[in-house]
Amino acid sequence: MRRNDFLAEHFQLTRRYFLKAGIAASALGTVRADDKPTAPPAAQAPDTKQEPKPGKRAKPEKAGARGEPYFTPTEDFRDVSRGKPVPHSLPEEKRREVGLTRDTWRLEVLSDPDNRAKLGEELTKADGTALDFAALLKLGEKHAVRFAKVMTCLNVGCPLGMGLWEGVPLREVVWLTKPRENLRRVFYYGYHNDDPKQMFRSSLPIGRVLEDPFDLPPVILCYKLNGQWLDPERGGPVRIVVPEAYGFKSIKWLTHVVLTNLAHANDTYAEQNNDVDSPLKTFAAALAPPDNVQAGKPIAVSGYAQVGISGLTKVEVSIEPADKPRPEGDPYFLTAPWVVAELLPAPTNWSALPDGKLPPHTHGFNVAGRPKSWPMRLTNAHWAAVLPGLPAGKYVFRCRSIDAQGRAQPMPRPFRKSGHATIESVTFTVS
Ligand SMILES: Nc1nc2c(c(=O)[nH]1)N[C@H]1C(S)=C(S)[C@@H](COP(=O)(O)O)O[C@H]1N2
Ligand SMILES: [Mo]
Repeated sequence: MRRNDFLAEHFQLTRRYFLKAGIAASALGTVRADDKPTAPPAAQAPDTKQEPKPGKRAKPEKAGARGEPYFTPTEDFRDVSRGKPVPHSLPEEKRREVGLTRDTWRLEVLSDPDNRAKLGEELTKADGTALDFAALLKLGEKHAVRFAKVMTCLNVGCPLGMGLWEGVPLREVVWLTKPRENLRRVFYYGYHNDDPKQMFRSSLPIGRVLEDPFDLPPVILCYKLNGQWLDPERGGPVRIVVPEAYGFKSIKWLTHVVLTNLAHANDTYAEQNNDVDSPLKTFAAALAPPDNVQAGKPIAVSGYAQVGISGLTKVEVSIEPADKPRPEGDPYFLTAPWVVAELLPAPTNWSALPDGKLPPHTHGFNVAGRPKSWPMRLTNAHWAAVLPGLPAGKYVFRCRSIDAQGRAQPMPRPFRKSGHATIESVTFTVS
């Protein structure tokens, strides 16, 4: 599966829509190329200083084109991992030595010495009770779950990749310690080159681990992505995946789970002014904004939306003249001439998965491998629209999402350090 498959899939979906709308394929705008994203407006530029030195494929630009199919092939995920060196770059021999291969992995599950949780037992390397990969898979025989989730960095506009994540609910491992009292939160971290300064830690309330609110999948110890063993770059052999959270909650190269009576979050990510309790937001982004538009000709546009915790009912698009000043006191473009775009149906072939099929018993999908509802929370959806022709001139195109409560982007949480939700604006010329 190559990058262009995502766009191929996107345009397969949009083609039917555009043909129905009477738009010839030749009239459609050009695709915004993955390596040529439109320059982000200053207010929308990701705060790259907040992210660690990006890995080789990291492209921390704003929301924009991703050259991938619906599920992102593992090798096409973007990487923003920290570490000197990043753990997945260690030679195999070193990874074996530090427990970063399936046959050497050991997970310690401990009570926090500073804020004791009362446990029946701890799982430690010292007394040989640490959990190994075989024991994790054994738990998986009974408890394994899989779900679709888009991995998005709170500080990068554009998702890093869409995955089908598989693993064992973290609560199954918590129960192995026979907890009794004084257990309020869980924190966890991964291999960090044995350097305390490099530790990347995240945390959750115990309630979220033990129970799944509404229709959310559980927090898991993940060992498979898109039907294959989780590879070193994605955090293998085992990482945490928190379905509704931004990427920093999903700790890679997991080595330690600590049960604690601490009453508050102690995430490493909090150190950089990030809102560490912010669930994934809903937003719309353009893949094919207006481009090469001829005067009087209909304007075809399309893109995707990240469906966050607040759901998605609509994507809307608008075009305004670029040189006309906008009304004062309307920072969220509420007065723009919004029109509803079409939300496109779910793909029928899930390329990047073995045989293009959803495996049975995937959270949110029925026995036939079709989504139970669409658009689906915590994943991407596609949209398209055809707008009436315009006289020659300079214009601004915008797109926004409307969530399940009817709130327009960037609401309900417009703050940048809670995750990207800025309304995308693209200037274009009609000639
Ligand atoms: N151990 C560890 N886990 C980590 C990180 C890290 O630097 N070290 N980065 C986090 C951040 S900030 C993000 S956005 C996600 C990215 O996940 P991905 O690399 O699989 O796309 O991993 C998270 N897990
Ligand atoms: Mo991140």
